[in-house]
Amino acid sequence: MRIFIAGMDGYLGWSLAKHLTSVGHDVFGVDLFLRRKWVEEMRSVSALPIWPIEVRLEEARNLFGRSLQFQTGDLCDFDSVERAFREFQPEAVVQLGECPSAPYSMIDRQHAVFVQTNNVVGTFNLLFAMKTICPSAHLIKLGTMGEYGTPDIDIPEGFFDVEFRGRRDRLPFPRTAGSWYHWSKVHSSNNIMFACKQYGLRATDIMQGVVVGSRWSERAEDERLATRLDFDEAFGTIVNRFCCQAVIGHPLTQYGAGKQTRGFLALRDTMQCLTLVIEHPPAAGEYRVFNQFAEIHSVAGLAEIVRKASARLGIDVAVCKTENPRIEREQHYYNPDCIHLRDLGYRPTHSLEQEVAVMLTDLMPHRERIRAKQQVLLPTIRWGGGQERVQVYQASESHPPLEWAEPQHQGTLQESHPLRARSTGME
Ligand code: NAD
Ligand code: USQ
Repeated sequence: MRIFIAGMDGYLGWSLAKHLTSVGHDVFGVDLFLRRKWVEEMRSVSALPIWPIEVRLEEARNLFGRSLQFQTGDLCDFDSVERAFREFQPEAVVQLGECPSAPYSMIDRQHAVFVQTNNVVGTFNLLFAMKTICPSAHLIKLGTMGEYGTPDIDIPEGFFDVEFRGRRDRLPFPRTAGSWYHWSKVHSSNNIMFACKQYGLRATDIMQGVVVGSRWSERAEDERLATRLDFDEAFGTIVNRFCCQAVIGHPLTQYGAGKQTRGFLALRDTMQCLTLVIEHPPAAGEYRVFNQFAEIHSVAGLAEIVRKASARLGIDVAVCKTENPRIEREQHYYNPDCIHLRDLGYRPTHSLEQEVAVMLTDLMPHRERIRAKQQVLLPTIRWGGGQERVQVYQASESHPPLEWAEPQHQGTLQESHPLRARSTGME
């Protein structure tokens, strides 16, 4: 199948490009290297060194014996999306090319506007390019479980049956997202649902949980093929961040009560899910929603999993409770469905515990790289506004007090406009 990947240089995009190529699909990717710039803006680096795209592509060709096609391009530039579609004529379009960070979107007005504009406009352009050039292609859009928020009732997959004043209908389940980033995903979900109805496009909107891990496949690979793995407060997701903290002996940063609960799945199983979705398209005009996660955990539960896995490797790590920089429910009901993917054959292959053990091992050789940037481990972005490092309420007495540098000033969009900047050097 000819598969277009928007955001191919990212954490999931680069993993998916390799995975799909390895199982015989033709891949064409686009990226503007914004993620590299955003992490730079956070004064951080990927814990696993990542290589310039030219090196990545060359190594992939050596490994798979065939080329992955790639173009540098901005999804917000319709002409460049249209050109790429005309050249490649995709049968499936995977939209991973968005800014994925909730904290980044909460820095200030400029970051909020940037994230929403980038995410909503990029997806719009893909929809209109599909309508004009490949109307029977399948759009696979990465949404997020966070679109639903944390309602006090069970969460179905996209739609629910509702009775109101004696009449019944099947309607989109209410979205109560918790950041400007998460709302950008809701806006695109609505746009995609409408485009399917209006233009007969077909789409799967994936409400994905938090992805965990450093590996896309079972086999070890050349380090030049590694995907990125971040640990700063904006682009490091909780488990990946906890593992980076653990390998340098930094206390695991549990925000607030630690009872915040989310769905998680291994990077390797994300590849399995996305491949199943791509290979089983919906009918023309159908908009379907799949929830995608394997396990549900609380923040405190995750900290305990990482602490125990670290202990097995001889690393003694504490859990510290910090002030919560986010505005979120710290204790709540959480019971989402995940049925559609299992009906297609999805079976989780790696538990979170196993994935954490592998990730810790992969990160060990890069401890100095993480230690050199450890000032990014304590959060400063206040979701209510402003930037100030959080208070640490409780760290184990058997561990030394935390040492950190003064809060870092994040760049503004005028200083380092990520939408226009490009970086392909080794990072
Ligand atoms: P990522 O930042 O690593 O990947 C996104 C890629 O898209 C980056 O390489 C970035 O440079 C590129 N991009 C962004 N805007 C672009 C534009 N206008 N033009 C061209 N390229 C652009 O993020 P990720 O973790 O790989 O996430 C991929 C998608 O999955 C995102 O939409 C994210 O919201 C969603 N998601 C991720 C997770 C997770 O845990 N990683 C969980 C749920 C949902
Ligand atoms: N948290 C901590 N300590 C940390 C980091 C996070 O306690 O050091 C807490 C947060 O307060 C939050 C939870 O862990 O309650 C999850 O935070 P996260 O940064 O891992 O996840 P989130 O901001 O929700 O975003 C991530 C991805 C995003 C994706 C989303 C899926 O960055 O792209 O959409 O996970 S979901 O969470 O299901 O919405």
